[in-house]
Amino acid sequence: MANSMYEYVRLFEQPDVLLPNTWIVVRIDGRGFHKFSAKHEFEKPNDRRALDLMNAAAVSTMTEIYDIVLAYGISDEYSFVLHKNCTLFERRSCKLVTTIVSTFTAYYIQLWSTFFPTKTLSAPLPTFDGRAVCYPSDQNLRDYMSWRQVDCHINNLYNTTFWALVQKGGMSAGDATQALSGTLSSDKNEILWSKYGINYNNESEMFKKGSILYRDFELASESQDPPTTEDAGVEKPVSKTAATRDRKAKTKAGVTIQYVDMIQSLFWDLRPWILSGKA
Ligand code: DGT
Ligand code: MG
Ligand code: MG
Ligand code: MG
Ligand code: MG
Repeated sequence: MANSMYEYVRLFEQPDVLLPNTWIVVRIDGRGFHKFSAKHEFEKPNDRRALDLMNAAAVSTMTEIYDIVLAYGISDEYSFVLHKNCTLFERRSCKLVTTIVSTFTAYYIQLWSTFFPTKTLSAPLPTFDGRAVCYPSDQNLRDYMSWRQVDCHINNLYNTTFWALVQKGGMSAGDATQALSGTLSSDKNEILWSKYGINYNNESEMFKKGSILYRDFELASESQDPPTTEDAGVEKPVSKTAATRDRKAKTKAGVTIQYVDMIQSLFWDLRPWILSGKA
């Protein structure tokens, strides 16, 4: 019903379009996972099943939302990267964030029993918050990813040492916290090695580096070439056929999970399609 007397209420809706030509990162984070992980008896400090479940939900999210070109997961959080030239939902922040959060949450719940076959998912059910942040330059985006990966490393080294002191050393949580207060990375490595014979370097790459998801065009059997969008600029719409071709190539390429360093240039140099927008 056009132009009813109630139509004016639309004026209260505020625009929330994200800055054009910037990388969009939607970071989601589990709500109250301190409690959730305890209630569902996640192993400490890292529960492989829980992280595999996070990754599976993220792969499904990325498979469904083609505009996500890269994702990075640690602990109960995931960062989803949309390319600078993304025009999904006209770049409306709320639409992007809520769609990604609800898609991820739906898959997390659906896939739960695959990863925890003997543990019933109980209330309060897992939920996630989310936010979108724009990064203007490729370097800003790389620095964002480096920031998360450094966080992963710092937290994992701390947690690995903390739980070694508690589980292997029989310390109370309070004493372990005290013992680690003011220590440097080298001190924690030394505690792990000298007291428990643990070489931190040999810990799982997934725990040390976090999980990186992207579409691997090298692995795509039929289509070796990344799809082109003819340098689609912000203002230049991609033709329908090009968009369909893109979509097909992306579906075919599939999402791969890697546990590698993203801080050095090598990761980006070996996978130029991620930053170039040909993926
Ligand atoms: P929030 O995000 O403010 O609602 O609160 P939390 O409790 O989710 O806190 P956050 O996100 O800072 O920290 C994540 C929590 O999830 C942290 O307490 C450890 C827990 N967690 C995540 N992954 C694992 C895991 O693999 N094993 C165990 N035991 N706990 C985990
Ligand atoms: Mg939080
Ligand atoms: Mg959380
Ligand atoms: Mg968190
Ligand atoms: Mg609708």
